Amino acid sequence: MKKNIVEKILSDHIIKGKSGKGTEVGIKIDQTLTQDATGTMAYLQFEAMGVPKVKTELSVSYVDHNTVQIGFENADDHKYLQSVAAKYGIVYSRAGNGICHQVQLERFGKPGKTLLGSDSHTPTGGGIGMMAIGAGGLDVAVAMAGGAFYLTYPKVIKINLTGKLKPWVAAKDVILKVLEIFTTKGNVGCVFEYGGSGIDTLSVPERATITNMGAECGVTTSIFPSDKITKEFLKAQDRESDWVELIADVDAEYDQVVDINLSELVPMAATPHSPGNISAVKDLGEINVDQVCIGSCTNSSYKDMMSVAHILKGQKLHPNTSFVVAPGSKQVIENIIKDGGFESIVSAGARIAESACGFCIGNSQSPKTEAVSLRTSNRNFYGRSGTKSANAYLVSPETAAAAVITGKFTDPRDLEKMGIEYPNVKMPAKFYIDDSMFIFPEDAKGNGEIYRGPNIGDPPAAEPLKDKISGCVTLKVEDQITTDHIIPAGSKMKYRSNVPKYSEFLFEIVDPTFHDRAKEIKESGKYNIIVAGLSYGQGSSREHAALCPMYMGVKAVLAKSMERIHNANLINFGILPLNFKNELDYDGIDQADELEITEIKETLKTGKNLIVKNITKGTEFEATYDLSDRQKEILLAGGTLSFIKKKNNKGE
Ligand code: MIC
Ligand code: SF4
Repeated sequence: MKKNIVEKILSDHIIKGKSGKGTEVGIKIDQTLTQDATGTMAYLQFEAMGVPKVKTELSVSYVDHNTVQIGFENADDHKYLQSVAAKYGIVYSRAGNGICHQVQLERFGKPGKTLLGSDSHTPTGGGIGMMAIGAGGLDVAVAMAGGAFYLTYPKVIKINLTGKLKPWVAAKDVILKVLEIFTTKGNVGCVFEYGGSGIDTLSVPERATITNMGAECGVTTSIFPSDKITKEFLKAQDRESDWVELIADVDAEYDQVVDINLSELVPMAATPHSPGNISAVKDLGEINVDQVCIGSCTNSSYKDMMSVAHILKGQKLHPNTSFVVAPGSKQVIENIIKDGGFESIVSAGARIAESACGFCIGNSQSPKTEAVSLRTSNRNFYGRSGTKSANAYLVSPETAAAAVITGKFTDPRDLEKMGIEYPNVKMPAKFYIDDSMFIFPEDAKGNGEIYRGPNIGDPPAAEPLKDKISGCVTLKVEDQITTDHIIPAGSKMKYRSNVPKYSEFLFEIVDPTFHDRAKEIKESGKYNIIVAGLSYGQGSSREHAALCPMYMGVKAVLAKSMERIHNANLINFGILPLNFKNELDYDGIDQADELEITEIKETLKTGKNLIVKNITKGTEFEATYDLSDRQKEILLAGGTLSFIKKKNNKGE
């Protein structure tokens, strides 16, 4: 049978279930990555599994999110992560070494392998031909312990690229075009596989920009073939032996094929407050720009930085604009210093931030009130920058650099009129490489003891699912509620290891009274229930968006539709993810309504729809669910950790 790339990797990795669209399969995970903000909880859960060493080919623990270190919390977490890595055979990437996805691509990514990361932008690895998937920390912990990762066998959508990007049009514009076509909703259970003659014109970092932001479409992952361009990149990273060819068979079949002619693309922007609101830069008109932020896992590679450096050479920052640059890794910094780019960026007036997530997650560089902020990152959700009234736009490094000079939204093609030439940056044949900021397990000086500062608390346990849920609609929200709405990151992210404290900020952006109401309902002996619109739980993989609600007594989420990672996280923490059979029933529920769901166990067994009674309104309606038998068992056990313990006790 002719296979596409996704089918090739999956058939090599399926260890549970049988391939077949829409069915649940378990795959073997070759590599894992965690970052610090999701990592502490992932490793606390891994510890609870009682496995002496990780069972993957490679597991890496990065510190890149919580690097601000105001107060002891972040430093405590870093030390905890370092000691866990030393004990369990995990590579530790110290703060300062760079953003997980950029560094993984540089130093560890291998074509044809599977990578599971506790971060939604793990698909960046698809740029190098990996099947790289984002998941909640608990799923990553299970994979480190040697367990399968479960996913719905995906539909594969081929994105057929032809032509070649024109000068000043970038990889970011390609993925913004993809977002314009597919939007941020309705792509759950799909994978984007890139192909066509146009891919021969895209370097690995450009491909990685494209696969990185596939996460915003809600697909399981995105992947490029592994070809001679991949080989050149690995050679430049001194890793040629990691290369294998991976291309789709001629006549491989796809569920859908979408053509994009690269030659026809123009500079694009995602306008506030969604990566799916796409416009051509030209159509945005004159908008003054208060802040420009260049960096993040989407656009912080050598090529991105050198393009910005060439554009800014001899230029100065516009007086009304603030400008920050965060190169993606220590390797990027060292290489752009060597090749003269760093000097041009600093000389233009950039504030150099450390190689970390920083501005992207709103834990530094929050813009001024009502600012227009141009960012090369991947998310512009409401409030994510740390300034609620700010308007963040997502653009390419070229468009961002143009605004640095002019102080307003500028199509970068117009720079030529100002005598600035297109920076046709070539990839180096060989990068300068220094791996000294990794601590490899064989070099770790740990004594097997785990460091636990006061910021580290045990993850709370969920309670088993009862036959009846009597609850109150604590919150009713609209469509496209992101995990940033559910539980903010930014300045609150330092409480990731302290669930009771972090839970105080649940839904803070939507309704700051949520926490107190939920507490009251929980203390009254009732459950909390969330009612939501379409595409609930978009965005991040943060399991705290399920873990903290679980801690506050949320037992069911009733939505018009839900995103993949969040749905899996809810199940992992014993929260029932339900959908309206008839979306109009959403309109018949109000906040504070009392709901009752009965005969849950028997109904789940038969697969029939659950009946939800609205006691307040005296009405009832049907709720559907999409749960495999394994997921039903997890819910009944009260979450994945309890499920694993139960199986271990039975010796399964
Ligand atoms: C994000 O971009 O939202 C984050 C912060 O990287 C998250 C992970 C987290 O919340 O820790 C993600 O994308 O998964
Ligand atoms: Fe970090 Fe931003 Fe990338 Fe998330 S999207 S991993 S916060 S750089």
